[in-house]
Amino acid sequence: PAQPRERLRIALQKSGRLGDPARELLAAGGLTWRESRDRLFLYGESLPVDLLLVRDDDIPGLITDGVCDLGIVGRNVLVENSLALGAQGHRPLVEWRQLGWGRCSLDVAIGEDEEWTGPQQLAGLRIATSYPQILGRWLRQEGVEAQTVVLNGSVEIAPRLGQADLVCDLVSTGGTLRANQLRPVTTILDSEAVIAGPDQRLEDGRQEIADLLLGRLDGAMQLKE
Ligand code: PRT
Ligand code: ZN
Repeated sequence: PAQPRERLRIALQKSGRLGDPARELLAAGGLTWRESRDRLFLYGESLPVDLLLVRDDDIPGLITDGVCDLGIVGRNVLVENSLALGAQGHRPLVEWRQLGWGRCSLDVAIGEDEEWTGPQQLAGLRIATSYPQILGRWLRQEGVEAQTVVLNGSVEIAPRLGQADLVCDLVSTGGTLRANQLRPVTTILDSEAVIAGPDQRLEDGRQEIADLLLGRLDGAMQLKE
């Protein structure tokens, strides 16, 4: 069993799209902190809440392992990792709050000149994605057998390189798809930033700290509306 920990620990994206808005939200909720020398850890001063700054992909695993209690992460990353962790027998992670920013969608996109008749036309094709779990779940739901080509970046250029026939990737404005002569045809997940956590209450008094902090964050979010 993990050793008792009386301070709440929240994982945030170190840089990237969600790091700054996550820190802004916590600051708006009244949290103040000082930085560790290596800038990977922020020690909360106004509340017993510490922040760990990491790659977003590591956030679900840190919660599952009990290293962090909560995390601020995109639903796309949460669902992708939860499906993989669930397959390994871990308890599910759930959304404690929806934050309403960092919105994007995980879309299937085909060549801009191709006709779209529905998921069945994907049978036997190669789909490039960084989200094999979410794509695999959707393909099973649709009863389509296709091949998934897992790429961790530059998914949009895979069709031009001949690595795949189409893609399944995150879209916000659609500019990246258009620049690669692709068009979105169906959304398989709507995403936004969320506060992710375990599906049960925290221990050692950390649930009370979380309730206090979340109440303040709710207040800050209402003021912004
Ligand atoms: O370094 P680290 O691993 O932490 O960061 P990362 O590079 O994996 O993630 P990052 O910072 O790029 O994105 C973090 C989260 O922001 C994602 O997991 C999503 O939840 C959310 N988000 C919102 C997006 C986008 N919008 C988005 N547009 N993530 C990525 N994109 C990509 C998109 O795939 C495309 O390639 O940005 C590009 C531009 O999109 P368009 O449609 O506007 O052209
Ligand atoms: Zn990442």
